[in-house]
Amino acid sequence: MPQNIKNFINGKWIDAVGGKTLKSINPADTSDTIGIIPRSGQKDIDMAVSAARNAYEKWRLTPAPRRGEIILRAAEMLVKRKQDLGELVTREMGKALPEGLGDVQEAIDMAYYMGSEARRLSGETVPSELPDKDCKSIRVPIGVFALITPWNFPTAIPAWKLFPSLVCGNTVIFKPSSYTAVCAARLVEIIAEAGIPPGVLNLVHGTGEETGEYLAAHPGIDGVSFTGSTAVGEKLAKMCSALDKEISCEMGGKNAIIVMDDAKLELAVEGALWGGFGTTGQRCTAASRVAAHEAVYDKFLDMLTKAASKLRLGSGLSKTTDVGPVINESQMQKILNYIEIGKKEGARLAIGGKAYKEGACAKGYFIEPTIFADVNPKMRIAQEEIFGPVVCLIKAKDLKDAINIVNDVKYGLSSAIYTQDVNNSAIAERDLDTGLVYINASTIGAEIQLPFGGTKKSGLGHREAGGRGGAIEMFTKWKVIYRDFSGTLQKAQIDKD
Ligand code: UN1
Repeated sequence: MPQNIKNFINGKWIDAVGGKTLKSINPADTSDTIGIIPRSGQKDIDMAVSAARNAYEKWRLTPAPRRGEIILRAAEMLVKRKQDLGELVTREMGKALPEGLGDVQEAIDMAYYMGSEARRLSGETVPSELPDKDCKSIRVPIGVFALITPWNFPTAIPAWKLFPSLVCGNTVIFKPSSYTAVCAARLVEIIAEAGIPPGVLNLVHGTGEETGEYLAAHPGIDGVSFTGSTAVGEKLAKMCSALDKEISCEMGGKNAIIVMDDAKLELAVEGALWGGFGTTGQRCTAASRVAAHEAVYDKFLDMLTKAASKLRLGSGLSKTTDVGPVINESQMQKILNYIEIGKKEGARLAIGGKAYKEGACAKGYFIEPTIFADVNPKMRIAQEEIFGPVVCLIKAKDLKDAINIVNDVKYGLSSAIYTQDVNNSAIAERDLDTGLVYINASTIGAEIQLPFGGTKKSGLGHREAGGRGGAIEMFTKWKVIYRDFSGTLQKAQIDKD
């Protein structure tokens, strides 16, 4: 039986005013409907925004460590429900179960980190130029945030936004992807049970066009944090800057691994498989390109193709599955279309290239792990984000050529190099123009205690996650306070007679 999912507004679970619904289905088996989701319209959003506005004053004045305690309680509850929630992530999104559990683990990590950060929302105290005067900077919340999240990390990415925004003292309206709305509802249930006051966290389901855009443009919203495609992110950014709203976007990627002639090839193959086909290639950090040194290119291609041929497709809930389905029909068509484009552009299909409908995969959106060899770095398949199980292998003359290949795309999220040479590693660290650089590890698997995000068209505004420059920057603004206790008029910068 599909679950009846509701919006969460002002502490109450309610249907969309218009009564319209959407379905969330299992991408590994489209006969399995997981949830009936409210398809919210303007009235629902108006209600959620007004609840968040009303709750803001009290939440802003709640001591940050108290706010953090609620998030720490949510962390404990997530630990207890990790297995159930991980299975739900796999059933609703499709990724293999160890990754479904990993998705929840990332949400747990973020909850502990941000819950503790509540005791460290520190600014600076510095000496004044003048006597009997002190100066300090403090972080203050921004107001009401719209948090718009994608389907590929149904609990982790919402956690990246919910926990820091709430800890910082903002109230929020969370609009998750309708493809993973049931996971989002479970996550909100947990935070509600952990004690979040009514109106502080509101959940509104619906489509991006109908619900997301109206929400982001709403006059009652002070800021928007978005993760999704570059096209939508840029559109939102233009709109928000015209409306004077804060905006941060985490967007696409065309990430690459460099394999040098001195690399441990077995390790590089494992990294390319994990980065290229893990999460069925549906991570913004996915390794969709590999630039292999010409001296090892043929051997690497052979090893990679053999290893990819052993990957087993299937439901993520099955223990034997390495690669799950893609999320939906339109993504499947988009990926298959890119495979056709690659063939027409003259890339050599080394393995895969087709939809897969055998046996238990008959009712799902499966695509064979696909590798294109002899890819020219200027081809569309090597430049554009495909977001599926497609890896492009490119031959590089030397390190400099490989770095140029990695950098010569409009994106700059993640990159990696496999090498045993410390000098190659140092040069790559310095010259790869991406927000994340991995040495002897794949392009995926960023940890939450450091900032997450990219350069160029991969990100705009602030970075996500922890560390200096991470999400705390996104969800607070600085206020500087000068206190003069001299009892006289002291004039800064003005010479005394
Ligand atoms: C994403 O790809 O959308 O670094 C997020 C990683 C994960 C997060 C990925 N921790 O691959």
